[in-house]
Amino acid sequence: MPMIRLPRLYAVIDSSCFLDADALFAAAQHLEAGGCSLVQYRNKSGNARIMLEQGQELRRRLGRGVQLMMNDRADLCLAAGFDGVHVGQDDLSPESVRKIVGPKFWLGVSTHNPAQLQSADATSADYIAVGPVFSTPSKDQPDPVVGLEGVRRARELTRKPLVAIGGITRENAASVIEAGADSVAVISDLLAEPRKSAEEFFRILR
Ligand code: 3NM
Repeated sequence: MPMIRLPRLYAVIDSSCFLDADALFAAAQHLEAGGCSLVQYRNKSGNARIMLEQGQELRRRLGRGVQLMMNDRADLCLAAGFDGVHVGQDDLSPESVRKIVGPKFWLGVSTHNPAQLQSADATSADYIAVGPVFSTPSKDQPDPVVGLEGVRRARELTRKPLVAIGGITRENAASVIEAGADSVAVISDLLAEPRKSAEEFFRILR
């Protein structure tokens, strides 16, 4: 498979950050207006019905120029008309997701240390995420912070596109790209003003 090309900013929309579904959809549309072309829908509630409904609505509202990634769930990716799946270490393995979605969908894997990264590198994953780079308010029981050094190390261990995640802001994003990441995945620093923040990330990371 040819390598995918990641945009510099990978927006992650976490349902727990929004008061209601309308606020979530509005944020997604503002991110699109700000230039985001890669958006992950993350909902850790475990309510598959809501995930499907919200996923379908995101697909309806966003143009085809936005690549939509479903967190954790290959079945909901297919059912909601998404473009890919992002799995963590406790979800289905990358190879089992690949069996479900086939060769054309994007597949990403979260890793938190060099051993996990090397395992992910040996799979058909299209990109590998590494984190948390900095401390993060957005994840329950995050793994230990890997720092910019962890990003540099990750860069040495894989030729796959590398996404950095965890505590990344407009302030520190350039340092993360300099350390070798191809893209930064962000939750918090897009929340207050999604469109403006996204535009600023793209300006900073040009
Ligand atoms: N995964 P923020 S850190 C969802 O280390 C997630 O794999 C992480 O949110 C990992 O941009 C993280 O607000 C939270 O720090 C990212």
